Amino acid sequence: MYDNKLRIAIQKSGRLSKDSRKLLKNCDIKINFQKNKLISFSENMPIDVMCVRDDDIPGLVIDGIVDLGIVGRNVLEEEVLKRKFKLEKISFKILKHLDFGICRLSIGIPTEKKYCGIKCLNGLRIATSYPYILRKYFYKKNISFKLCKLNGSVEVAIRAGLADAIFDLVSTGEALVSNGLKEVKIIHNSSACIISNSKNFNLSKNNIVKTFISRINGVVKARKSKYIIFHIYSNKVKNIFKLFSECEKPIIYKLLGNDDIVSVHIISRESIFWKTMEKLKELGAKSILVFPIEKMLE
Ligand code: PRT
Ligand code: ZN
Repeated sequence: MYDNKLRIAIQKSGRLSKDSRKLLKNCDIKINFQKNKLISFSENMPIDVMCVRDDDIPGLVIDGIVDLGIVGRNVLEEEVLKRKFKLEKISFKILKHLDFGICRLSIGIPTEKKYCGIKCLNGLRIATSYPYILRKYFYKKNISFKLCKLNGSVEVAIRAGLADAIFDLVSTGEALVSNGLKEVKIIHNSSACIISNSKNFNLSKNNIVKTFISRINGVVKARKSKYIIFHIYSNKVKNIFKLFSECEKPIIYKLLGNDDIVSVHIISRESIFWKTMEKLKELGAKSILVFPIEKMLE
């Protein structure tokens, strides 16, 4: 029975948990999440969801305890490097890069300190929760450093006298600034991804994975796409096509009782910014509406 059910590990609570749950929901995988339960079951698909700490997700997938995991590439890379360092066998695949959990691993130093390139960090003590990623980068650059391994509160390490620099996750950069630090070097870009154990799944699991990934593709594509409607004089329609580099052929409707004006419907694969709408207006479009698209199956 268990072998025919797909097990997916997601973060229990933290920055990825809301988006991971939303992704499952948008794929119409209904999970009855229960507080403090390790495993929750899907009501409508043969899927179980394991809610765990994000740091455990790569290991659970690599060790084959779960089939899929949703995790940040930063955590994945750190676990992979750790296992490689211990000469352990690793097998996993990234099935899909996701559009949430976007951040970077960067070096931060006190704002008042001068930064004159990565070499000026030589010999410093650096606080981080990601020693293996840091070590790999510094080794490549032939720079030595002293490690201060912390599992949290990395950004206060310098003020606490524990380190000269930090290597930590950054998204807006506010945490760095509020701790009197500046970002001087991005070393690793990250976002969430779906990983699988690269073992071959049996046929029924394989079908569930295929359906899941195809639905995710639809959700991600839909999220980026917009449905645009506007009115325009029919002799001006051609002018607006060059605005949309990647879009479906537009649908053009005649307006009742008006032969000169048409209604144009376009699915745009790109985000529509105010600038695009203002340009549309300049080119003669009126009554411009932009709608989000929920799902898309191609
Ligand atoms: O309890 P558990 O171990 O599961 O969670 P956790 O506390 O280890 O991780 P969590 O929930 O903080 O982050 C989970 C994942 O979200 C990370 O591994 C990244 O992949 C991703 N992510 C995206 C981030 C951020 N953005 C982020 N900003 N993780 C952490 N941060 C931290 C950052 O280090 C800083 O301290 O958030 C703080 C604010 O960031 P700024 O730059 O926006 O000010
Ligand atoms: Zn964690």
